[in-house]
Amino acid sequence: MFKSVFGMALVCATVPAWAAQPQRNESQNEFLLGDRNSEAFFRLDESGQVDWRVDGVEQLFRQTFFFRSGGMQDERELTTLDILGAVATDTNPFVDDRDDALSVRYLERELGLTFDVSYSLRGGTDGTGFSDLAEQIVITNSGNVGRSVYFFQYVDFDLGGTTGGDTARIVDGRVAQQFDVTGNLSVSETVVTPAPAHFQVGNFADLLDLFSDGSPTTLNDNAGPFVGDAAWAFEWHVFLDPGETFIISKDKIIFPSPSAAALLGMGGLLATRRRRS
Ligand SMILES: [Ca+2]
Ligand SMILES: [Ca+2]
Ligand SMILES: [Ca+2]
Repeated sequence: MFKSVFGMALVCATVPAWAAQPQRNESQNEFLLGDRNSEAFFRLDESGQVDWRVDGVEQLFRQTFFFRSGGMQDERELTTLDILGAVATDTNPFVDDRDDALSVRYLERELGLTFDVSYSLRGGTDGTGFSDLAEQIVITNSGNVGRSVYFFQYVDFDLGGTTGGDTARIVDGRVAQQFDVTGNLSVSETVVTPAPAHFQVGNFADLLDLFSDGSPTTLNDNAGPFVGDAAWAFEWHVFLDPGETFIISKDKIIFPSPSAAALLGMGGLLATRRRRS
């Protein structure tokens, strides 16, 4: 939406302050995870995850979640819900003693829906460009009425620290792939379980607008490839009886080099883009 003006300015303005800050700012629900060559930054009550750095290079502009339930006419971002708790922990103190895992519990009080989101960051050896972020979302119907829940994940990678020139696509309905052939080649891949009901690849702003357009959104299953300031979204549907839970597991990996792209079966796409340029 206003990424190039306000969004980037926001991120750039805050980045230099990270290192000097404690790992949690109590008043703003901000967390920084670090592991070997990687850092991930979260604003739990604002924009979700707003950075993922690998060997000092920004790779992610934003990841956040939305949901719709109980007759809502548009989606709502998890970050607008009440936060019951948020804790960062160190799960591998012998490798890197920084916090590398984050858990947060959101509550929608009127509908009785609880959303537990957990992140676990694993960096690679310095200079390798490898990084892994595992995520789990547990949706619980903590009310006393059955609920249909529509849940959305929105991801805007800007690989290699640049907003444009990324190619993104969805494979087999559950694997999101994105790469950037300019500068340091970066590739990301996300696998989700269970498979989403719907998905969509496209321009970051067009996708983000779907979650504030005033109407219930169903993603259009466009698998791409999309070239530009790419983003993608996944959508899950579930009916939860009182006390029931729904678990979504995802794993994102960032890795460099043309060989990585070839492994993803992107060789043809890369060749096409090179011929055009
Ligand atoms: Ca650690
Ligand atoms: Ca909508
Ligand atoms: Ca992007």
